[in-house]
Amino acid sequence: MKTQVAIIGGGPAGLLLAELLHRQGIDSVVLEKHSREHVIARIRAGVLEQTTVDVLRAAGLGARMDALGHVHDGMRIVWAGRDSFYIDCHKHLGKRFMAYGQSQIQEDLFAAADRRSAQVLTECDAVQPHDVAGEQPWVSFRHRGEDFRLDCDFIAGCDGFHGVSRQAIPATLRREFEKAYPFGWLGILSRTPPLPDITYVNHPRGFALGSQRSPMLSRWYIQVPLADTVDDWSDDRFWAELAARFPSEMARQIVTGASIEKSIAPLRSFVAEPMRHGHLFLCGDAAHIVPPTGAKGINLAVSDVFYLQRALAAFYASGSSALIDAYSATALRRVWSSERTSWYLTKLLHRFPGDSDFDQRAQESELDYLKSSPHAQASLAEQYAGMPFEPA
Ligand code: RFL
Ligand code: PHB
Repeated sequence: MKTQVAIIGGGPAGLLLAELLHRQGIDSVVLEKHSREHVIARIRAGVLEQTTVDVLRAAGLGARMDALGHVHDGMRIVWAGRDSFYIDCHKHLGKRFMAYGQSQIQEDLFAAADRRSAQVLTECDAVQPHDVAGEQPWVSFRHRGEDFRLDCDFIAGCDGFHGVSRQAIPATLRREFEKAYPFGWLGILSRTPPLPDITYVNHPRGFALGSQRSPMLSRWYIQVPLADTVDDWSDDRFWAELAARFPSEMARQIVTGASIEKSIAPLRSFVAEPMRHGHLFLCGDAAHIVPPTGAKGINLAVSDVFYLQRALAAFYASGSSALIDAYSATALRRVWSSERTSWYLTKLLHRFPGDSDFDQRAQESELDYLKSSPHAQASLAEQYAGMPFEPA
């Protein structure tokens, strides 16, 4: 087999890259480990930045998102014992957000791939990049019991945190930055109406978050110890704990119901540098992980893909490798900006086991400052909205 760009991984990064390259006349093959049903069923991200929404619309992927997604202007922050405040990104920056689930984005991407009869191979085993530092990279894989070799000009590693692509950058050339947090998020999805605003709660019992997917689908999270499992949390226990962390007047507005999905995710910050080695490029979770506070994960995957397709399109159009050479540094500037914001919001909004009384007062003072200072709110709004793309 032969193609211009071999894409390892068919998550949001891989399938979107294939779509954007196709629109520039560049051929690709996507090799995904799991089945389409498995990929679509993963309930993950839900909040899309304006830049992400713009990329999806420009790629012809906006119709269902615009029909079903929920447009909103920012986030509400609630802190036990004080009034809530709203970080309004539209007021400060003219930018909005879209609440639209990752599983729906995956469905839209598979539908677009079907419409153009794209080469998206699911249930591929033993996917392995080769000769990435040379001029003729290739990928080996097994599909339906047969071994294949895919020759290509470039390889895009879009295979998530546990994928194989990152390991193809020699350890001597790779630097990894990591921060683990001493808690996880227990999340549930329920067919109940959400609160009017996406609401982040700092409470002595721990962090909580109320989010949304549609007028009749809500997503809720609570901070839990890392040792907890889903079996520890019946629906009744979850709703009682959630309500205990919200101020009572907001807790009364929460409509409870059966959970249709329940999972626990550990929180982690991680960046691997560089994001390019020879003819291999990393995009999305393959190169970096953010804790979900700040909802940056999928938005970073989209910005990496945006920069990479622009670089490859310039290369195929003019032979210039200037943007390819700049890819890693350009993508990493935006990655680190969102890494810092996610880390900051995680520290601001969670209760860390072992924090001293001093740490607690400093956190309370920061929340007071944010609540009272329009300058602080404008600064957080700018970070939460995400940095604009750099011009080519
Ligand atoms: P993905 O979505 O992990 O997709 C990678 C794809 O590669 C496949 N794969 C392989 N394919 C071939 N060969 C191999 N060896 C392979 N190894 C893996 C996988 O099957 C998969 O289909 O990475 P991508 O495309 O970079 O997209 C990134 C986003 O998915 C991710 O940033 C977000 O989902 C992160 N995230 C959240 N982000 C948000 O913005 N808001 C959230 O609320 C949010 N919640 C979450 C999350 C991630 C979670 N994970 C990863 C556990 C909740 C969870 C539970
Ligand atoms: C979500 O809707 O799943 C969500 C919203 C905001 C976050 C994280 C997740 O910070």
